[in-house]
Amino acid sequence: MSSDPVLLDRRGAVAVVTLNRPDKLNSFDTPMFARFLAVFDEIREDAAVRAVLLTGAGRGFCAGQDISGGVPQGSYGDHLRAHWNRVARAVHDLDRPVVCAVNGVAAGAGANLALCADFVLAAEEAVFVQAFINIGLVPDTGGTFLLPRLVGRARANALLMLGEKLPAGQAAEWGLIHRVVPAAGLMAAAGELASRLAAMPTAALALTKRLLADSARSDLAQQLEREADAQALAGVTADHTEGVAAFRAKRPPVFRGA
Ligand code: T3D
Repeated sequence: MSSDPVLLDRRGAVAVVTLNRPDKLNSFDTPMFARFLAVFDEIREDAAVRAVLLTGAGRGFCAGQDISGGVPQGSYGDHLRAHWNRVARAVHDLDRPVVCAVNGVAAGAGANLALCADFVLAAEEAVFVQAFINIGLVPDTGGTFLLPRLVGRARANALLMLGEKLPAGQAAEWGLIHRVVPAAGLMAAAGELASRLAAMPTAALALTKRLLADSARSDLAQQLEREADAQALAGVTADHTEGVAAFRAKRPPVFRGA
């Protein structure tokens, strides 16, 4: 087994990123933060990558901060700014779609890392637990931003303040995640979705992702303006030309991601 804490594998235009500290339920220590951020830097710079599939090795997805050796030294605020905040933004702000395959427990910052992805698929046995309160901490890694927007305030309160395990099925029913899949089929389903996204108009997907993020802080007039700006960009891409040509020729489009 590789000792690399984060594995990067290319499958065509899909970059598969695997959190790889299974004996610690893929919780993050200092070298793992550095490696994760380096992997996402590499992906960001590589235009050949048109979708990302993020998952965990072993029986868990990610248990958040590694607390087995105690807790980080110094200010937790500084620690978050230097590590978890950058991890969250590496995924959430990436200009390519990210599919997260939650193969098992996702706890603390690990749960919110999953929710930073654009599509979350989870194995039937997976659970999400906002474990922060159980050790006297507040939610981080975007939890207080993402949860109320995804599931509403009442459910966000329950998840964030009670710190109980939420089974994957319930998470899907609440709209926290995209769908639940039997464990045996999880990677195939997530891989299929990532491949499908990788064959779509990449620039338009990036602009759509940005518009959806911006909508959280816009009124309708601002958002209409943003849509007009984004459509001006999408409207001059080769993929738009190809989409229209394919429609007119009654053939499937071949998008090249530009
Ligand atoms: O600035 C800052 O650092 C603040 C930032 C904080 C960000 C955070 O993420 S805070 C939240 C940290 N995470 C947690 O508190 C979760 C702790 N873990 C658990 O509550 C449970 O382990 C789980 C609910 C995740 C899973 O439970 P279960 O019963 O399936 O597994 P387990 O038996 O508890 O754990 C299995 C192994 O993983 C075990 O090791 P062992 O005994 O077999 O050698 C356990 O110690 C290890 N493990 C689980 N979570 C962590 C971990 N090791 C290191 N760090 C962990 N977070």
